[in-house]
Order: sequence, then C-alpha cells, then structure tokens
Amino acid sequence: MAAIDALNADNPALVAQAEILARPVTKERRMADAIRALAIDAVEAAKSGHPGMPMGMADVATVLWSRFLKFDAADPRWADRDRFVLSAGHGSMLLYALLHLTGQAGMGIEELKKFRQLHSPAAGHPEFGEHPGIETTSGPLGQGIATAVGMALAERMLAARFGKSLVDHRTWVIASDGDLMEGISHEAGSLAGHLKLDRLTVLWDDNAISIDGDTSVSTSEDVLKRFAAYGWAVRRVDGHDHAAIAAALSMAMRSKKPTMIACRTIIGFGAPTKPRAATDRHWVPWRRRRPRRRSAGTMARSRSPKASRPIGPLPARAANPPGAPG
Ligand SMILES: Cc1ncc(C[n+]2csc(CCOP(=O)(O)OP(=O)(O)O)c2C)c(N)n1
Ligand SMILES: [Mg+2]
Repeated sequence: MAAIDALNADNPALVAQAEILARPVTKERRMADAIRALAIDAVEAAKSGHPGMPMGMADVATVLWSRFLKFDAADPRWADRDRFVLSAGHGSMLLYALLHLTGQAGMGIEELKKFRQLHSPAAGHPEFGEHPGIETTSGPLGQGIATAVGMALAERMLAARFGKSLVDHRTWVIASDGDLMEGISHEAGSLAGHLKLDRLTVLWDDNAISIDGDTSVSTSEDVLKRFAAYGWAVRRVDGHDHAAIAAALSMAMRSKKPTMIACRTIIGFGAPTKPRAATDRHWVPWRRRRPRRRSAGTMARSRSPKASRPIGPLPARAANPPGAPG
C-alpha cells in the first residue's frame, strides 16, 4: 500500500485514473479496455507506433462507434455511411482496433499482428485503400480535419442534389492537440463554421500533452473560444465518462452548427504505472527502450515504475464556457 501511495505521489494522473477505474464496469468499458489492450500489444509487437492516444480515446471512440456512428460492418463502403476520420493518424491502432472489434472482414487478429508491416491493412497512419473501413489517409496533423470538412460539405451538396432519402450522413473526426495547432485546421474550421456544416463533429483528444511534453510549452490559446468564434457549437466533457460523452454527442446531433467537443483524457489511460508520463513523450515506448536484449513483454511490464517521470496533473479546465453556443 505504501508503495502504491509513493507511486501516486509521483504521478498525480494515477490518482485520477484510479478514480475513473473505480467506476462500474460496463460493456462499453470492456470494449474500451479491449481497444487499449490491442493498442498495447500491437505497438509492443511492432516496436513502432503510438499506444497512448488509442488508450486515452478508447472510451470516446467506443461510445461513438457503439451508439452513434452509422455504418454496416458487412458493407463498409455503403454510400450513405457516416464518415469517420482519424485525423490523429499516429494513433492508427485506435481505428484498426475498432474495425477489428466491430467484426469487419479483413481486420482479423492476424492482420493486427502485422501492424506497421508493409502492405498490411494495418500498416499504420491509416492509409486509404488498404482496408475498405479506412475512410481516408491521415498522418500529417491537421489534414484529417480539413479532409473531413470537405466530406461534410460533399454530403450537404449531394443531399441538396439527390434528397435526404438518399443522402443523410454525418462526419465524425477524432483530432489531437497537434491537429488543432496546424494552420490547415484553422482555415478549414473557419470555412465549416461559415457554411454551417452541422453534420460535422470533431472530438478533440484534449489530453494537454504533445510530442514536446505539456502543451503549455507551446500554446495557451483557448481552442473552444476560437472555434466558437468560427461559428461552431462547443462543449467540454470528461473523455472517460461514457454518459457525458453520449450526452455531448447527442448535443452534436441536434446542433445547427458544426460541433467541437473537447474530450478531457489521460494519455495512456489504463497503464498501471505510467499514464501521462513525460519520459514517455507522446507515448512512444519502443523508442526509449535502451537494452535491446530486453524481452518484449507488454508495455505495462516492461519498465520499472520509477523510470517514468510524470509531468503533473492535467491542467484544470473551465466547465463549458458560459454563453458558449450550444
Ligand atoms: C504536420 C505534422 N507535423 C509533425 C508530425 C509528427 N507528429 C506526430 S504526432 C505529433 C504530436 C503529438 O501530439 P498530439 O497531437 O497532442 O497527440 P498525442 O501525443 O496527444 O496523441 C507530431 C508532432 C505530424 N504527424 N504532422
Ligand atoms: Mg495531445
């Protein structure tokens, strides 16, 4: 017990994580945990890729895919499917795990075992054409948001031409801090607000950490205020609270504007010793593993707790801004 307390003192994110893990285990939580486990194992096996984002956003993705996203697992290219864009393409295991867990052909466990291998459907930084469930290639930060704005605009144009009975779908995006730093996302966001692309929802992985460490080293802007100024509806949620996530997504469905939801998450959520640890910079565990002889275990087992230096608790965020457009 004393050892656990010492660990917690070392990493305040563990305290927050423990509180979240103490919540009742539901089916959705089990699915999110399965995503996390797949992300850990695939990255460990490949010695390449980023498990932190899939682990942090697993809850949000589970709620989206199990309750809101309109798709047919047996026909991933169905024309009127909702579009799902993983703008934060470095977290590609999130998408591959979702395709796997929703039973889509061509993304079985054998394919996941080939994560980050040439010509694998799970090649990493999801690539369009490698699997029918991959909507678009993503990787250059910001570009997925811009692509999604184009998709949302295309939907409106097609619906205007062919009618709602044929064209009636939404575009959902998962984006990271880096996506929202890139200028291309600013321009596209402005256009989406101007055009009132109300079928577009961006789920921002608001984990306050990027490749350089805490985002406070590089930005202090209020992203939600910026998007509100573009004409978007904005919301904040606890990105590990399934009910709150569902409420925010329902709000997005009703909104007459594009919606930006800041999902507060802990990068690497679920790791027993090192969620939100700075030495895991952007959560690339394989890069720091010095002794190459060390046997490949799971990430959780591979390092001593002391080796992780936490960067402190998530900075406090205000609740939904008063008067924020709904
Ligand atoms: C335009 C561009 N610049 C740099 C990179 C390299 N890169 C990959 S992820 C990342 C940042 C990661 O931070 P964040 O977006 O917050 O994602 P997180 O670590 O929270 O998953 C960077 C700089 C990139 N993919 N695209
Ligand atoms: Mg981040």
